[in-house]
Amino acid sequence: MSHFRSDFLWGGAIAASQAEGAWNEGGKGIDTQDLRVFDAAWDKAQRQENRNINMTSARFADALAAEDDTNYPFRWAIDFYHHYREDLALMEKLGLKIFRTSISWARIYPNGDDAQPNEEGLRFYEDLFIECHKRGMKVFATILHYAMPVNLVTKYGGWKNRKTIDFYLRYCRTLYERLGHLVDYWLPFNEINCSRFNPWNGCALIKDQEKDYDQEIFRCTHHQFLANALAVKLAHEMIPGSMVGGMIARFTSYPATCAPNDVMQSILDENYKNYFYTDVMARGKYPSYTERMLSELGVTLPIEPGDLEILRDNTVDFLSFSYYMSMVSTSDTGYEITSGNLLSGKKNPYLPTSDWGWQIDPVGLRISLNQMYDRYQKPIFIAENGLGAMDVIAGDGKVHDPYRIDYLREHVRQMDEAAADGVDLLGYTMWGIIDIVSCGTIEMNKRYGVIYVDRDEAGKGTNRRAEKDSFDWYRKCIASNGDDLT
Ligand code: BGP
Repeated sequence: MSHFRSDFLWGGAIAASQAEGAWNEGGKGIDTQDLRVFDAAWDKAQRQENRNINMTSARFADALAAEDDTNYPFRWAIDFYHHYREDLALMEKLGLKIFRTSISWARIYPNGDDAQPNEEGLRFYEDLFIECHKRGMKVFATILHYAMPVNLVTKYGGWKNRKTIDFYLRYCRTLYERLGHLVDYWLPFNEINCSRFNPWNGCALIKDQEKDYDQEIFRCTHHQFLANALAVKLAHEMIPGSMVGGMIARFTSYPATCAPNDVMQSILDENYKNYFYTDVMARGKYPSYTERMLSELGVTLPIEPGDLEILRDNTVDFLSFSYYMSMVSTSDTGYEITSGNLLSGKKNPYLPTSDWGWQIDPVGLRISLNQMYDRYQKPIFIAENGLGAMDVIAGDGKVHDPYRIDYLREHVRQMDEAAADGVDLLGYTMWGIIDIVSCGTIEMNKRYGVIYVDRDEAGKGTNRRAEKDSFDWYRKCIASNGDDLT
């Protein structure tokens, strides 16, 4: 018998910008993900070079002027905007208990600073969430998954400006008012630590425009922490009993050896990359290592009177993270590097890697769950986990993906172990339940789904949906509450 609670929320996750398409329909404004360029002819090195971290002023200007959308995959994605009914029907067949998606800020407030919300955008999410419930799924909504209205960036400087907190809260208020009764779990920010590692995605900073990049990153982070805390406050005031979480991308780190310096490096990596963010959101204060960490970067936080009380008084109800891989910590500068989610890491000789070089480490998930739960004693929701792979259609017209089944099976086994260890685990929304555009490298060929989408990197294809072998595996896993992993 598995150790998952009987009401464990097995689910699937996507994000608006990676799935919806319809970037200029339904009154939507242009957002920061609509500006990310991709060329299907790029080789591997060019794809790396153009990944999310590298927005430049030139690319920004080109994207604003672009008339042809072909090289802007987030603009078309998988057209979930027009296909969500059939997609949710497949998810119902899968037996999903919960569906995670983000709400597109620019669908609700096309310019971010509009006085009134866009009714068509609200109606879209209302219909989408009603449809989820009709099909037996709860709703896990991310309020901001990277994509923010471009106007907030050009006119106000985005998260550098405190005014953005007010615009964000206006947006939250509208969502709570209109969709509060339809959403079961809220996440104010996707991976709030992303601002540090991918400042374009995380906080819409363009490096070549900043004199002091690190300072601006942490200015934005402080503002996002305030926005996060105030979003929690507002939800608790407006929707009694609401559950609002704090989320990070979890970068699990192991010391490369038992050399004390490696162990210390691992502690610092865990603190600086992960716990700094969860400490603020869950404990309600900047941790003791903040001063040292920031002074090494030459950064000061723009704390104003009242800020620390806001953080203190409005901690999150649960914690959440994405987990894809682990990495190694060492003071050895010659150590081999491999790729990873949001940032590259040191390579662990004991682990295999995915086609994209991410280190596959199911036990690391159990370790992360234990560490997080022990530290905060708050329930945990795994918001993302999955395998990005090059799927091929076989001769029989189907996608056979035993590698994905293996990946999921081993991670579910370790979640089960963590539940047996006593971790209060609420649910698991597998990332990219249906194939979507990759966030890091904008590739359509990096597929995570148990549902295949017939669309290539240039946007060509029938857009037809099809079940992969992993679909049936996940269906059985869910139906047996994690007992049947065959
Ligand atoms: C997370 C993001 C997702 C997502 C995932 C996989 O950091 O929250 O949006 O896409 O990583 O990354 P990628 O799409 O780059 O493979």
